[in-house]
Amino acid sequence: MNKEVTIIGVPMDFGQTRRGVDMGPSAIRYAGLTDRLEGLGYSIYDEGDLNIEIVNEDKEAEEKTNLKNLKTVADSNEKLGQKVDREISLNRFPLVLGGDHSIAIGTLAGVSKHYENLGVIWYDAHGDLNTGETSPSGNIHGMSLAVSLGLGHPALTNIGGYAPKVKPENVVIIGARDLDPGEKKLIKEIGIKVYTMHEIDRLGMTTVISETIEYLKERTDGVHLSLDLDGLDPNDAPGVGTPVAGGISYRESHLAMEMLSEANIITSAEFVETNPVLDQYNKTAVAAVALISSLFGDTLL
Ligand code: B3U
Ligand code: MN
Ligand code: MN
Repeated sequence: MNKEVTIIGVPMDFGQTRRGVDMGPSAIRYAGLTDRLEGLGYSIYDEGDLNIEIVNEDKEAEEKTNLKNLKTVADSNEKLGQKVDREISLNRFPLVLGGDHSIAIGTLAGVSKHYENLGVIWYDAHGDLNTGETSPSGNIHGMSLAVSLGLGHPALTNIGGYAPKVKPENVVIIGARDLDPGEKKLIKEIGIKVYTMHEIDRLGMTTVISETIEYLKERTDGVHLSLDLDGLDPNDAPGVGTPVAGGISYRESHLAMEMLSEANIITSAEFVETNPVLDQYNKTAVAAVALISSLFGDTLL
């Protein structure tokens, strides 16, 4: 793993409707992220938080397109993409802290131009594969993977000046258990590899991650990990806006991070949806820090 790491906080909460997720980066820093990574021998450049500027929204267009806070989300992601792009050009590993999952649009805009064939692991209870047409909520955090595949509103898909950011065959979703009808249809149509909770229970996390590593190693030249804390079971990560029962355990998630670390395939990462207002004693941020440490090579012995 690259020994120089840039931390970028993104206090974004406009991709959904529950306030407080903008405090996620603070909660994760408070849980001791920098110390943990420095203890593992990394040089940490904490760039602080991206400035989220609230843009005057066109409410009429919002209703027509079913995209809430489109301008604010689009502008912030444009900025985030530029920031991530710069850090990779400086040869540093971008570690992005959310904020809601709409920020994956910007992260991937910055990351993907550095790879011919970027792979993406989407660790999430949800598919985030809606468009304005299929979304039940109009929340852009439920659309960010679709946008990165080039599907959805051009103001989002064209961020960074190019589309798509990732090809469907280079995506692996892990932990899905709450997919909307339009998302299920899309997965079948474009052939994304998905390990739902059914496969995780049936095969075990060891097999799921081994297969994922093998699959992505064959076809990609870099892998971005987009980890939504709601992929974990709400007992282990209660501080999220849309908890879904029956999720991936803390232990399975650790195993996943340790195996990804061993395989040395992850070239950028983001940890999103930590909402300290909904949390129990910062448990979710503490879990995020523990998982990040494992991803960066921390071992039990
Ligand atoms: N699929 C639903 C719910 C949702 C998506 N992502 C989260 N929740 N975190 C939607 O609104 O698109
Ligand atoms: Mn998500
Ligand atoms: Mn989710």
